[in-house]
Formats: sequence, structure tokens, C-alpha cells
Amino acid sequence: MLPSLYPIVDAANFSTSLKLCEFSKELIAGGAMLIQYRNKKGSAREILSQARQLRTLCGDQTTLFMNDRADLCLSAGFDGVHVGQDDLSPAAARIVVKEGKWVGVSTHNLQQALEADTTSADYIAIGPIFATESKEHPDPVVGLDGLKKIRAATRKPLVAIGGITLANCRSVIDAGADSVAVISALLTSPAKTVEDFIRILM
Ligand code: TZP
Ligand code: MG
Repeated sequence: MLPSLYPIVDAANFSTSLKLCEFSKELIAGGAMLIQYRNKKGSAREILSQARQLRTLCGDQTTLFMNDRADLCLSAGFDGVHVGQDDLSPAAARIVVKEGKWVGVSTHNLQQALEADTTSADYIAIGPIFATESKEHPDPVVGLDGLKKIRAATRKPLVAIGGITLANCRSVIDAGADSVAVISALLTSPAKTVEDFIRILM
């Protein structure tokens, strides 16, 4: 089962690997059970190096997902891979990581979510729910009404993403999400903010 809070550590927000690792430790100190590592700009070697550092510092108690890259998920000893609409399909990612690892897929509208529902993906991410500045060229916002329609269309776990904050996260869960994925709202006071999210989402 996915935890209700799904923090994403985006390398774009950190000037060094050390800072990225310190931030990730804070998330875990606050109670994060899962982290997705996202690095849209690094080379495969840089991504693998940072991912291995994350794996080492997290130990086995934190579930780690690799964004985009099924191969690097395996190389870094991560627990799952999260693919988008332009990455390997969920079926192709599954062939790489096999059973026993998580495969998640990003969707941005009802049609994509319906398509993802037919795959072996373990969960479907949907967003942006609200406006976001953490993604280049984001798709149109889905909104809470859009999320409710997608909730009615699939039984797979739903991870909502995009513009989610302490102030609006409860409404996202109430609209049918199983989990909320968060980037920017965790950047200030990460440990305390994770604690606050978890308390609100309980
Ligand atoms: N996909 C849809 S919105 C988004 C991604 C990766 C960014 C979410 O970041 P934030 O800062 O929580 O809005
Ligand atoms: Mg992707």
C-alpha cells in the first residue's frame, strides 16, 4: 500500500548531492516512508551516483522510486520506477524491473488514466491537480472535479500531484486520491512539514 504522503526529491532544487541527501534525511526524520528521486537534467552516471547515495542513506526502511528510468532503478537498487507518457510504457518498464518492484505511471487526463488502468502499473499518478511551478510545460490543471471523475474510472491506487500544499492536501484525499505527491511544499522545514502533512492526511 502506498503511504498517504509521496515526497519527490527533485535534483533541480539542490546545488550539491550533499544538500540533496541532507534534505532527504530530513524527510525521513519527519516520517516519510517513500521518496521518489527525480532528476531531469543529469547524465545517467550522475543520476546513478546520486541514487546510490540515496539508497545508502535511506537504508531498507524507506521505499525509493526512480523517476523515468527503469534501468537506473535496478542499478541503484531502488524499489520501483515511475514512468511518464514519453518514457517506457508501464508494460515495457515491467519487463525491465520484473515483478516485485513497483511501476507507477504519470497521467494528465481521464483518457490517459483509462489507458493506464489497462496496464500492469501498480498505481496511477494524475496531475497537475493545481497550478505548479515545479514542472516545465505542465499539462492543463485537472482540478478536484477532474480527480473525482478519474477516481470513479479506476480501482488502481491514485497519486495526485501538482500544487499540493498543507492547506489543500485534505481536499485532494477527500476527492479520491490515495496519496499526495509533493515537491515544492516540502522545501522549507522538510522534517516539520512532513510531520504536518502526515498529521493532516491521517
Ligand atoms: N507532474 C505533474 S505536476 C508536477 C509533476 C512532476 C510537479 C509537482 O510539484 P509541486 O511543487 O508539488 O507542485
Ligand atoms: Mg518521466
